[in-house]
Amino acid sequence: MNDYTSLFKRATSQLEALSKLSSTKEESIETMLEKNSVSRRDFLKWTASITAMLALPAHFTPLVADAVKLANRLPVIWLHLAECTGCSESLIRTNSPTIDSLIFDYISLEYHETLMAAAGWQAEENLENAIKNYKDRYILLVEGGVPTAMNGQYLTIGAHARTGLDLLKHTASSAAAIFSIGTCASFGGVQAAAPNPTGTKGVDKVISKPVINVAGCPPSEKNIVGTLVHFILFGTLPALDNYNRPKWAYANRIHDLCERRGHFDAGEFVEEFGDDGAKEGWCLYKQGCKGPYTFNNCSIERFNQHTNWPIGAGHGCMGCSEPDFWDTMGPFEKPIDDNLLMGLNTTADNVGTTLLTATAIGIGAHAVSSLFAKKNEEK
Ligand code: FSX
Ligand code: SF4
Ligand code: F3S
Repeated sequence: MNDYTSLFKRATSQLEALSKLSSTKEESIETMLEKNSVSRRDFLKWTASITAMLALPAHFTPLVADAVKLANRLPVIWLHLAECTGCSESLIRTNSPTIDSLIFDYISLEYHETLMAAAGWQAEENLENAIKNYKDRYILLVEGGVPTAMNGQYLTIGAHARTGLDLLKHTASSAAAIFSIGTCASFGGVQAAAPNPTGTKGVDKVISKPVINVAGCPPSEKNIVGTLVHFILFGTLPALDNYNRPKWAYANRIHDLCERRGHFDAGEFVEEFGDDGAKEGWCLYKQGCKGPYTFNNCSIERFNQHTNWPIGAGHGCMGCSEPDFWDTMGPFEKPIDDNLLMGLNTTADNVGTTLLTATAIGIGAHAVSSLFAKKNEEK
């Protein structure tokens, strides 16, 4: 209780300080939501769900609502480095605006290469102005890995052909907080897959400041917005796991919160895509599901306005929230070496009744990644 009392006080004074800063939007979030047919009741329901997602007790809900109302006080710069823009798409590509995407419209987004109207010289000028005007106040969101080989020359951006590496270092130096949005920014992603000719790395490997990794290829809109709301609320880093991912989103294994888990435990597996087991929604382990080695909240928060998630749609998890998943989780439609995983002569046929239970894999997951990393190095 004491912990929550001091947390509550901290959030209250943080929000009070923010409310004294001038607003960058003429419209309040309430008006904006109303114009988009989002009722006050929907907004309150949404704030309650975000409060629960952030693992905060229900009495924080009004503070979460206030944090959202003050979201426009914190300037945001969003950089695009080596990636596919799927992270931005995850947030904005909805057929009707969700509260999450509306909040993204409401924040003070000073620079975002795919969304802003400016181009060329003017875009560069906007970025420099934002860095200067909001020095040490802005949040930097980075999407994409950082090519570092040949001094970053594999990625140049804008009229001055500045390297992504240089742009990142420059922008990060005056940022109040840095979030890596997506697996590319967090760990390098597909660009960093072996043999990684561009020397792509995650942001935290080239920046000496703390970086929060919002992993996933792409991460859900909820995990992106939740990270922002958490920072607005407390102004500090959330509790992080070993890979600097917020624990409120990445503490649980996909496998432990999976709707197909009962079938796994019962030994009921899809033997072939499209078979009767697939129609019945049985476990996808034998079709290469990497849910047992992956940490994220996808089954709870889902994607595309909460409609579905990979396993719900009938494909196994690819492990997209884990470091080096392109190298360590493949082949994506085959189980990875069971013997190596379990240290036993165990196959997918009897995994449900053997050591592939919660704790065995829970301990094994990260160890397995490093085992595979070693395997790759030895090649
Ligand atoms: Fe793409 Fe983002 Fe994957 Fe990477 O998402 S969805 S390749 S995490 O940086 O654009
Ligand atoms: Fe779900 Fe995959 Fe685990 Fe099966 S192996 S229960 S599909 S996470
Ligand atoms: Fe990625 Fe697996 Fe979730 S592939 S989106 S971590 S279900």
